[in-house]
Amino acid sequence: MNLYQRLEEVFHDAGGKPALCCSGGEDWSYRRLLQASEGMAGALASLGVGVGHRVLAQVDKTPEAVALYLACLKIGAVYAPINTAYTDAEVAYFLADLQPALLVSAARKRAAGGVRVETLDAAGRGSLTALAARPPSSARTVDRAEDDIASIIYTSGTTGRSKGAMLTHGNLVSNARALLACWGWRADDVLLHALPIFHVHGLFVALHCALLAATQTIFLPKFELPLVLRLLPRATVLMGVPTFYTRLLAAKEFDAAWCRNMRLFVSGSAPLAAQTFAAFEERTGFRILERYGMSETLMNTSNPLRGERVAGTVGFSLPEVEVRIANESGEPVPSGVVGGIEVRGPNVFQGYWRMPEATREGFRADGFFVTGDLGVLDGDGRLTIVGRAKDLVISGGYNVYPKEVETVLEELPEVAECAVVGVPHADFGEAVVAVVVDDGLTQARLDEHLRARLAPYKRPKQVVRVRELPRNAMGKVRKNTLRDAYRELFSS
Ligand code: MLC
Ligand code: AMP
Repeated sequence: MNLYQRLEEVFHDAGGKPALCCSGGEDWSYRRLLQASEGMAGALASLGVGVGHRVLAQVDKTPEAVALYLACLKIGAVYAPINTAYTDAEVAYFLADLQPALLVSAARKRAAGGVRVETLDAAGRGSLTALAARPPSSARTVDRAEDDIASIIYTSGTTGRSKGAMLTHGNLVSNARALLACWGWRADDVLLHALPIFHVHGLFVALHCALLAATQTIFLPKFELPLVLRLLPRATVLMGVPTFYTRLLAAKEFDAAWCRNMRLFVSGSAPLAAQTFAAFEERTGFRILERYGMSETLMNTSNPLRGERVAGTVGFSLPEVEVRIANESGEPVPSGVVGGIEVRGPNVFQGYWRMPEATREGFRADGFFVTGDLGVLDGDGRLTIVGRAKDLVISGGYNVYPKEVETVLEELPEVAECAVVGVPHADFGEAVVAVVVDDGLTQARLDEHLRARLAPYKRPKQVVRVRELPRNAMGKVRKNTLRDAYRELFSS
């Protein structure tokens, strides 16, 4: 069941075929990616990293970073990637929670609480690369069972504490297999990859499909519109968050001609507005394929490759995945009735790292996972997401838990109380807004405080000062009232 064993076979067969093509850099063949992964595995082994050991990786998007991930799979280590934008304060939490055997970081700058640190920079260089080029030892591929952990993906928690979702080799293999079939991956596809590789979308959805199908990937460090436009005519598949599509549409010159070799545009991680779907079809002739997933479950549903793709819906369950709509007690409700989306299947994670209580709360007795999303199934089994039961903002595809931002704001003695909400934003879909009751808080003090503690995407795009927060009879802040009050904040 070790995913690496499957990849290894594909890489051997693909040999000199381009695997990762980097803008401005060299192209990596499948053979080179295999060799680099073997080198990385030897380097990790020589550092004492072995089966079940956690590797915390805060690294830029490079082929070497992909090799690091593959090396962890090979030796049975647990790969835990985190956002490169996280501050030292945020990283300190992950170090304490994960207790990794190794932190791989862009720069050897931080105190890592006694954890060994190796470096891998934005150019793919660093102490780990040097070690991997001539590893003092080689490493064998370790057999893994279906339920052995391959990766821990941190997802923010409603309490403000991030939870590590433990994904198994079985989860990764089964989901990749389902997506390869559902999206009709072909060896002659060319994937334009502009997503980060520290989340499931860029790593497990996009890369797994491409690598297992032995396709060529145009591997961009990030989404930059001019570069994406320049390279799009070479691609057949693009995967993105809705912001990718709104940014493409914002480019006046973007039209069907740029998509001449494309066969599939996929969107996920956040709701794709029906008007974006329609505008994209009008401009290019393509109906974007929207799918639905999350860190804990990988992909759950997808609009069909062949067949009707309906705007505002996320399609049908993937093979072997069961999706049901249930009431608050977990009893299934009939089609047409809105309720909580619950999921069961080989895609569903094992639980939260060292959080047995959160794990217990997340699952029903019959094994269904409670996603925290609200939805409705139609009579044919097509799912529409209608909202979230969890207090979560999704900004440009990144999740921001209001509680985490509120906790950081409340550390300031000048802040008497605050509430954080998401409001509509043309570019990011939703933007984080903080509503604050304060006593003499200066902008400089606020900026300094947030900069040290929160990654830029979590910081409020606007802080609104008020005299008091609206509360209900129970004393709970009325977030809906705030969302309504500030829904025009970013409309120009
Ligand atoms: C960057 N910024 C953001 C932001 N991304 N702010 C809010 N939300 C975001 N998503 C900050 C920058 O740090 C900067 O702050 C300022 O906003 C302007 O940045 P930008 O240059 O416009 O942003 P850019 O670098 O272009 O990034 C935007 C983006 C990126 C949309 C391309 O956020 C992105 O790649 N998002 C994809 C996220 C993703 O992969 N999600 C999948 C999760 S998996 P400052 O202060 O420096 O000015 C998942 C499961 C599933 O959800 O189903 O897939
Ligand atoms: P994450 O925890 O980062 O994996 O984010 C998962 C969450 O993203 C889900 O629980 C949904 O709320 C949201 N999500 C993912 N795909 C979609 C989609 N197509 N439409 C709406 N929300 C989505």
